[in-house]
Amino acid sequence: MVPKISTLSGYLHEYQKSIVHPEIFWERIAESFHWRKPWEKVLEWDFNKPEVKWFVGGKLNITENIFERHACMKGDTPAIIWEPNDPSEPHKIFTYKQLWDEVNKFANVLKSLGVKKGDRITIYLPMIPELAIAMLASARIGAIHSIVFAGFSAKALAERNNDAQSKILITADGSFRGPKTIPLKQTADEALHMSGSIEKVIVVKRTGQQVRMKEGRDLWWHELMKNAATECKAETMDAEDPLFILYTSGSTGKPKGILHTTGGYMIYAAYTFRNVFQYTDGDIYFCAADIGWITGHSYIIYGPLLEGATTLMFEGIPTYPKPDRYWQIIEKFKVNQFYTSPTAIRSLLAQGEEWADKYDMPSLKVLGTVGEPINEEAWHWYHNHVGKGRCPIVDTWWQTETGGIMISPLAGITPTKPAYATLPLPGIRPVIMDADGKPLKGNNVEGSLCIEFPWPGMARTVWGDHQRYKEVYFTAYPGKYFTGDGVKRDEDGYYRILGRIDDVINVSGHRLGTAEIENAINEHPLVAESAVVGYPHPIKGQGIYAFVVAPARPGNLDEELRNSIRQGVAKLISPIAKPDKIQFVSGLPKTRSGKIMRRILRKIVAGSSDYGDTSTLTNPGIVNEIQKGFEALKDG
Ligand code: 7RM
Repeated sequence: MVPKISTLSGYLHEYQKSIVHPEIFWERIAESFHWRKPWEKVLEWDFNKPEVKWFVGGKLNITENIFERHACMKGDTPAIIWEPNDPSEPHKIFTYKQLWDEVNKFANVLKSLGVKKGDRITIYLPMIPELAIAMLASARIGAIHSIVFAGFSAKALAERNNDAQSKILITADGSFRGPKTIPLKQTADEALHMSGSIEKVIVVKRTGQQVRMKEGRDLWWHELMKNAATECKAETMDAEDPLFILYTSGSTGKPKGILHTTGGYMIYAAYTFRNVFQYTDGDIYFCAADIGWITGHSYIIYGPLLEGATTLMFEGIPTYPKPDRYWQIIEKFKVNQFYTSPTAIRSLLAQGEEWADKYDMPSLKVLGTVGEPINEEAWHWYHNHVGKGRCPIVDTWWQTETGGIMISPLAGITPTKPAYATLPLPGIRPVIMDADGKPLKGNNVEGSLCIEFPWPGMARTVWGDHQRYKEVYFTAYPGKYFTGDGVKRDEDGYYRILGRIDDVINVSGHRLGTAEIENAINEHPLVAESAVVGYPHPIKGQGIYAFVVAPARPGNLDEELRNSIRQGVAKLISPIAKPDKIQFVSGLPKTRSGKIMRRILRKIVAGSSDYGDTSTLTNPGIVNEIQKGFEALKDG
């Protein structure tokens, strides 16, 4: 087990040590794990190149650190509790020993299909146990998993298959989501027409619906598993060998394949899990995210399982069959730590207090949030109605790229403040930069959030495009990692995350690039061009507002066109990327070099009329027109 901090002075002491002697600090954490060969050097780094290597020369396997390491003490402890979408279907429990057997079996299946160390495997599954088994089996044999959230479209799936050049796709016949049954295999089939590298498709039977199985390519999971052996020796991995790719949106271009490696990610996920949630052996921990996002990777699977914890995996949605499903699950399994997004909290708050008030939830000790800024109202509701005023809230700030939590209270240790992520974890050195690229010293400052020293969990590159990794994260402030977020440090030295300052919008805690959505809108035959910005939304945090130029559209069919644009975006990206509002405009505010001035559009949708300097626009008159149209749409 990793060292656990238990007091505020302990935190301050560890933080100090981690800054003065980072290598000694992280080495001590790494020593809690099983290494097949020890490292020769703790850290090699250069943020200008950029290049970061942790535990150079060390050899290990992350699944050996989950299964072999815990076999003796935790073999019969529940590793995963799986709760299905439909509460009348029985839940499932996998002990560490049982999960190990399943992982080994599937690892052998993958090997029998010719999968080798370094090969990429795309996993496109709903929240069923096979998703956890597939990812761990991939890690067992040294393959690189690329998990694609099951809500993504065929086009988005194909793009990811192609970028990673995946050999294998793992999917299901269908998925259950609240009252709906979703034909996942059908979407996968559509993607497969455009995914040349995929050789075999493994299909889990979940819904039992009719699917097309292509002879020689598509194989049933249960048939492959029937005779698979339960022994599979873990592949020896270098500390810097890739563990997984996870695609995430940025301000420009297509989603980037963020690459995480083995040794550093392992120790960072485990250390942050144990300390932030103050997990104690025997606790039941429930993170309500989807494994298709980084939160699920690090804090449903890797972090908890590395620490021998019991992690609860939920297939469904918070409002099915009733808006008390989370509270019901918490009481049913006596959950001790609960981790979700501010959007989920706001949407449950909007359903009325009585749903949470009916449940005492005496088992709860810690509440967590992640993915977006939490507003004070939601924070207090969570604290009072879910935590009954007795559970600390950990507001955890981090990113796909950071691999694990970076700025957060330690539960019950760090004094909290609503809407503040509070203080950096040991080993994390945040700096706030001003508009001129100078670090802002002292308290009561606001600027761009950068990190000035490497940490073990950080992404090492963008898959297949190291140049892009450099441009996006290490160019704006040379020698520093740039997060894309704005931040404030208050009079107590506490950090408050203010949200993205680039062209990324955060809708219900999901990251979307405005360029990505614009490209999808522009595919519509009646659209000439478009500009997308985020606007404050009471539940989702940010909503998607699209300004669309469609000069040749039929005069009285605006609502129909809006729907057809939305359908197009759902098809090209995902239903989560559908614009909430679409305003037709005759043109967009542009600079002489042809760039859209999104700054002005952002002001308009935020209800401000302080546009700043508009003199560089080629068409300044358009601002007034757009402003009037905005008011009309709001009132109409
Ligand atoms: C874990 C995750 C990352 C972006 C990040 C922020 C925002 C995340 C918080 C937050 C305010 C928080 N990964 N964000 N956590 N903003 N307070 N506690 O969400 O890659 O999908 O998104 O999410 O803008 O840059 S992510």
